[in-house]
Amino acid sequence: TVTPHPFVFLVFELCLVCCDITDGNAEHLKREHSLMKPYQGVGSSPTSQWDFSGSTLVTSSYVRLTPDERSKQGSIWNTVPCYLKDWEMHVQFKVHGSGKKNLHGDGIAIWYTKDRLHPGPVFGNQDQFFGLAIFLDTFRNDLHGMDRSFPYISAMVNNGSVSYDHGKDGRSSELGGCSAEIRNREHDTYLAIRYSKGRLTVMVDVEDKNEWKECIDIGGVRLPTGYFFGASAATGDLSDNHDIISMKLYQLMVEHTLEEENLDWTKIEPSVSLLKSPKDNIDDPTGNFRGTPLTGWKVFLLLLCALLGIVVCAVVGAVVFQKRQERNKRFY
Ligand SMILES: [Ca+2]
Repeated sequence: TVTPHPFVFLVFELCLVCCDITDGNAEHLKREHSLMKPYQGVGSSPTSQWDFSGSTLVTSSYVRLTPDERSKQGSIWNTVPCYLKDWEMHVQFKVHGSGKKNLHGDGIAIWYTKDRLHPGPVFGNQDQFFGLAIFLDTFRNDLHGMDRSFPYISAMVNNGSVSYDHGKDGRSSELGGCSAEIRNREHDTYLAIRYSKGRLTVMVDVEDKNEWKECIDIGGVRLPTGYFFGASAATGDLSDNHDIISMKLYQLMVEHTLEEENLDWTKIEPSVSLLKSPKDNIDDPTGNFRGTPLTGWKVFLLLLCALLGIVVCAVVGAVVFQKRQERNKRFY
């Protein structure tokens, strides 16, 4: 018999992963949660599905959250809460400016949160938010974090209790991330965020190859329904044009158990089953993480405990033996 080369399986698996992402299937596009050219009616009428604030400027071909000027903040928010359980958001964006290498900032954040239109210090939005944030951080604040290159894309889930640490580029609260050259590209740049059955996947398409590259993939993420999609950006001493070209939301057709269907999904508190560096763990299909193998010092401690146990047993045994001997002696 002929055994297929392992490479065949690899290709097959890659196909499964890639084909799985929705390929702009218009049938499942949700217009009420999508922002598309020429942005008719954005912000101007009471029935509008998107509002904006701060430095945001809406033209017929892009939504500029901030211009390439210092100390600007802008955002754009969907006015319709999203009740889909499984979704995928495709964002076309453009970050560009006259700043040379490392002299530009701060970046864009894409939000799925309880609150909307609350300007603040986290890429132009409020801190201690409820929900999900994907940061496209173009400026390195943490000079100790030289193990990663910028721009850096990361994800954060918050239940309102955690502050985003700008000085550390959000490292302490990030669930995963990747570096991506997203600035001053001649071609179109895209980001995809998928949330389905507790799994959060972020993909980027910034190399003009028309294919998604995985950036973040973690399980055990819990997000409620009824939150709002939005995007915000900020500049500080350094700046960039932060443009959103489109945000397209697709409904994913996923089966849920009757038990899951009967839950009130609006009551779910945003959480992640394992906050501590999920990147170091391999997750399994149930959305849980496998335990990490025992590290050297843990093995040492275990051996020490075992040794102490043996010593204690030996001493107690010897004492008991001696007492018995003494007692026995009295009978003779
Ligand atoms: Ca930063």
